[in-house]
Amino acid sequence: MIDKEMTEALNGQINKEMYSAYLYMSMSAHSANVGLKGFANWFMVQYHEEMYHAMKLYEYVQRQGEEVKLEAIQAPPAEFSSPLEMFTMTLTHEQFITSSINDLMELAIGKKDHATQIFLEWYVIEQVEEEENDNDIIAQLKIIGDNAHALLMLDRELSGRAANVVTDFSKGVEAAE
Ligand code: OFO
Repeated sequence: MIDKEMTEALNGQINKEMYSAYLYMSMSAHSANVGLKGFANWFMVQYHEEMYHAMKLYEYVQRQGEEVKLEAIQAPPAEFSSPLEMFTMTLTHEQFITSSINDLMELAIGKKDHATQIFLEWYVIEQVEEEENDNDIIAQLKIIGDNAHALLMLDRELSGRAANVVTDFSKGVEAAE
């Protein structure tokens, strides 16, 4: 059982995760357009991760017997001046998501909603990894500066990232894990 306010807040988080997916899909499209296929791959893998984050919440709300209510997804930006700008925006967005998860956790603690607290712990830890990944790539991009050869080497490295989350949600997230 989760109460109405908690359900609404979790539904709001589904929307934020869907926006995250949309944002990284847009960054993937832009990267492909400018010939950086490794960056395009990295952001498309990130898109899958975000869909997984959204679907975990979707499934949790349903398993608690509550109603999933989807809201409009804001349009993401489509133009980016450089890979560094994309990753700086990504980090800023992830910090916003971290604070949103922290707010959800505070709400669950205030309501003595132990099940939701335990559920949210996964997201708390996940956000540490998300921000760490972005910080690592930002640091590399700063070292690269305007060295095209080094940028293409990083592009090749990022082409090796593979999704290690469930991407087929037809049987539910838990069943597929
Ligand atoms: Fe990028 O962690 Fe979800 O939004």
